[in-house]
Amino acid sequence: MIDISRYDSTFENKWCPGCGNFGILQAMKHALSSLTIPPEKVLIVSGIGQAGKTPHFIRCNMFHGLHGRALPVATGAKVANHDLTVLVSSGDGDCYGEGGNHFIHAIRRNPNITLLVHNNQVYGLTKGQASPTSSIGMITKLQPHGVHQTPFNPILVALSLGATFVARGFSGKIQQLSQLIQQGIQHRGFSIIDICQPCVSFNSINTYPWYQKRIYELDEATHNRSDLKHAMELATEWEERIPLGIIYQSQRPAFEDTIDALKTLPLVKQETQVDQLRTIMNNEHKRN
Ligand SMILES: Cc1ncc(C[n+]2csc(CCOP(=O)(O)OP(=O)(O)O)c2C)c(N)n1
Ligand code: SF4
Ligand SMILES: [Mg+2]
Repeated sequence: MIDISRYDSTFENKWCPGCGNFGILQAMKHALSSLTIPPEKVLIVSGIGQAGKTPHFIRCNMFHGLHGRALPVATGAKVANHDLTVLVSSGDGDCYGEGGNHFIHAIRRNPNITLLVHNNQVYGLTKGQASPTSSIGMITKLQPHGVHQTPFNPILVALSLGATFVARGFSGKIQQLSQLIQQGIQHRGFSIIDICQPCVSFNSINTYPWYQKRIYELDEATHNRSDLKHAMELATEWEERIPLGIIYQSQRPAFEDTIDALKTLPLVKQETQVDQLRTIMNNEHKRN
């Protein structure tokens, strides 16, 4: 175990007091420290949003890029340097809305990275518009007559696309969430952890008491993680009961294991073929 204070950053945190993001941040630091992954071996990639600010508050390598575009950056970084533990911190808007296409194709590729979706069912940073996971009927300043669209079900979508690690956590259960993050990091392939995260300023429906009434932990001893049909049934539970834990896990080759050019060494350890590069550049120059 690494002293958790080694992951403390010096940036000022402006999240609202009581925001579920604090629990997620704590669970991330706890998971990294428990797995003894030092800050210099961690890369956190994020897009835009309150969730997207997370890497500012952990001492590690970080890339804070465009809205919805964290997954391709993270995949590229892992391909280039296998030694890095690559995490993505994304919001429900960022990952399932603006970045929905990347979510779909990252599942197909199965890169060896871990995705944490801070799912507060609202656009927090832009002050409370509906997100893809907002409940039907939710009233916001932009949806005064309530949301009409069917909410996006990330767990069911991930399962239907062949995701190899699908879990759900709750920001109010930090110990369990840390365990899920640790298992996600240890999973070889794309690990998806959708995290129920109360937004205390803009979501008055999905509050801490609302979740406390519904959440239950899957029993590790009896839950069969490789049963896809049962996992799909669990994925449809929401209004009455919300399962937490690893809903499904399976194995298939990770993206970086399927690329011939990486079979010897990751890109970062390969020698740059300067002559070849020069020839290509010169030919390109002549063509133009
Ligand atoms: C391409 C693009 N579209 C829209 C925006 C405006 N915008 C910034 S943050 C945000 C919503 C973020 O919501 P979410 O991903 O759920 O994160 P949260 O703030 O709730 O953590 C939007 C729409 C943007 N920055 N870029
Ligand atoms: S607006 Fe919501 S998500 Fe953003 S910091 Fe405040 S409570 Fe958290
Ligand atoms: Mg959100």
